[in-house]
Amino acid sequence: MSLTKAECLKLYEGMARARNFEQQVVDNFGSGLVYGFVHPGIGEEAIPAGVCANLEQKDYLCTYHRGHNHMLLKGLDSKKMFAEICGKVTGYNRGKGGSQHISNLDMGVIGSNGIVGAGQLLAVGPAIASRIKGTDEVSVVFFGDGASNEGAFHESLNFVSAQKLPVVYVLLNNLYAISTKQQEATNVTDLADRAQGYGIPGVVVDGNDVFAVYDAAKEAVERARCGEGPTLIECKTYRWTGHFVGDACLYRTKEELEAWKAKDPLLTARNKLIADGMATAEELDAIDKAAEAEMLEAVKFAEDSPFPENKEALEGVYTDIIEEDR
Ligand SMILES: Cc1ncc(C[n+]2csc(CCOP(=O)(O)OP(=O)(O)O)c2C)c(N)n1
Ligand SMILES: [Mg+2]
Repeated sequence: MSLTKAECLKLYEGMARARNFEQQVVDNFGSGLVYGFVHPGIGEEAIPAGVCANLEQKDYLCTYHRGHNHMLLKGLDSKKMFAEICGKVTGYNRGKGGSQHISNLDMGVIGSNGIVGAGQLLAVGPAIASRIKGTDEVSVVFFGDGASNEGAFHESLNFVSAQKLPVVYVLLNNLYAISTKQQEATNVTDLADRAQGYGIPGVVVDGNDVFAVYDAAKEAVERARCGEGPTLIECKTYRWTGHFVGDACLYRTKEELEAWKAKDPLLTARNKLIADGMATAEELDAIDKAAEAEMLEAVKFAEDSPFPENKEALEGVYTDIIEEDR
């Protein structure tokens, strides 16, 4: 492994923070704090950890309904994220975005999105902007296997590959789009094969192996940053929870879930780091504990925060266009 100990621990820490954040979302659902539709990414943490470790603040991220972890690891603050999910005024979007519409341009987070496939189109804008400005920001879009069947995916890949724009497509293939199995909706085993149709690299990685994801993302981000165009990275993974908190999950078996839980990305990384002499169990335990403490504080922050006042309901909803600017 070419990574330093500090880099390895950072990747593990990313996953631990992601796991603990989502666990708090799940644990606080139904208590009156978290409500509505939330789509946890438990089991998929290696992907945002491995990808975001290659990004800088100036880079852009577009994500989707299962995007909490992605934005957290792009650099958003856990307190303001949790508050946003709870609809509190201290959240990133003053409680109006909620779980599925968090954004923060200072950190390059164009946002999560409830429209399946929309992120692939939104990611093109910042990529065009860096091309016009002559700068080297990379635009990364996370999306699911279901979203790869949307027309928007193909239109985006077609245009971006033709223009060699700096976009990295990260496909989180968790085998299901709600209750629809991948093989019921597509006729290919590896969705990354679709890249061939656009003349760009398509890479398949074990999405539960943070080091494999890191390596694939590093190459793709470097390619994009130096003007060589987009890459499609398909990360094979699995969500441990239902599609949303409350989903009875009748469409998959217990055995399938247990088999994937045995491939826990945190446990896999832990075992590898200890076997390679890169970390001790105590060091990793300390990271887990710190992540848990951070997320408990985030919950407390959200709990203690007020809801927006009623008079704010129409503020920040539309941009006010000043007549002279038209
Ligand atoms: C355009 C559009 N069509 C349908 C839906 C309803 N919907 C919400 S999530 C989802 C499945 C998405 O599956 P996938 O892209 O694999 O992401 P995952 O939930 O598995 O992470 C669907 C069909 C939607 N939100 N937007
Ligand atoms: Mg899916």
